[in-house]
Amino acid sequence: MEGLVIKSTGSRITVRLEDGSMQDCRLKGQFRIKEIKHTNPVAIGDRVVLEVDAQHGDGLITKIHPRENYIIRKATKLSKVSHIIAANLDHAYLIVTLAEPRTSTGFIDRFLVTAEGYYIPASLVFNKIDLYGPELKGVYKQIRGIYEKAGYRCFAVSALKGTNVDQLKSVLQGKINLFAGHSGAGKSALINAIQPGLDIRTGEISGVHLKGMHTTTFAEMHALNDGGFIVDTPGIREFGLIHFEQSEIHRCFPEMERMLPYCQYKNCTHTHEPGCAVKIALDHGDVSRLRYNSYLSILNDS
Ligand SMILES: Nc1nc2c(ncn2[C@@H]2O[C@H](COP(=O)(O)OP(=O)(O)OP(=O)(O)O)[C@@H](O)[C@H]2O)c(=O)[nH]1
Ligand SMILES: [Mg+2]
Ligand SMILES: [Zn+2]
Repeated sequence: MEGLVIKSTGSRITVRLEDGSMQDCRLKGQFRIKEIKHTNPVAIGDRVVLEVDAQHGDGLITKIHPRENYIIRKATKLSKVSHIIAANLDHAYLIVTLAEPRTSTGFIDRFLVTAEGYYIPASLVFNKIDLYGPELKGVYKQIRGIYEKAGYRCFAVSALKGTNVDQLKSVLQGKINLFAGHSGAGKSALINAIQPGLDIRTGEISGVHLKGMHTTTFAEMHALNDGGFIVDTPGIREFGLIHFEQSEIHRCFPEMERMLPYCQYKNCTHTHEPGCAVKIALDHGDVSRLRYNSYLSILNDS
């Protein structure tokens, strides 16, 4: 039998079978040893082969099909083991909030670099636009402009009021989509707005810092009525970047990558080299200073 892993909480794995029914499964012992570098040998989005015990109804996963892609997160910046957030993704969406809680451009850039690094197309979803007063509207316009110029599609929605939710919903159809972002950004609320009836638990925004309460504790894939899936994930504080080669990092900033052919040196790192097209574009405002600073900071860390 074939299935799709939609939830995995340690030893308990939920697999969606081809007829849409759910099957509780365990993993055959051998997998635990093979993939020691990840804390989870089976990930959400994995396509698996399973056997179901006719008598007890227990499922046993016997094979994990090769992953087309996956997105990883490290427990901490220094930790050696990493956790696969989800596999076989068609698209990753970062749910961004400018208030309650605030998402920084540095965080957005690290998310985008991670997605680019794993060859997963990414977009930004500005949520809670119902909270935008004149000042936040200005900030929003500026930030959205930066990312659209870099080549990323942006959406502006309110999960609370339902604003523009249909527009977002239409691009999710038929695909496996990941929703990521800080705790309290409204990932779960937005999925509820996209598909009423799922009744995913959402949390309060609390304290002076107006942060989320880490309401979603395990990632879970939700099937959409019109086809496709959304993976709801627990809020992340930081995107601990997986080690990328320095030369890979400019590939992860598409607006800089597009300029490389115009740099004097074909291996230009856009830092100290003469005749650098990115530096010229920076001076003309064609490449964003914020994005360039993120690039330097990520280059420094790797
Ligand atoms: N004003 C406003 N509040 C919203 C909106 N979307 C979500 N919220 C509120 O934000 C809070 C957090 O929403 P959640 O959906 O639990 O956030 P989350 O991103 O899933 O958070 P974690 O599961 O902790 O990672 C809830 O109180 C929601 O009602 C919105 O568009 N506008
Ligand atoms: Mg949640
Ligand atoms: Zn250059």
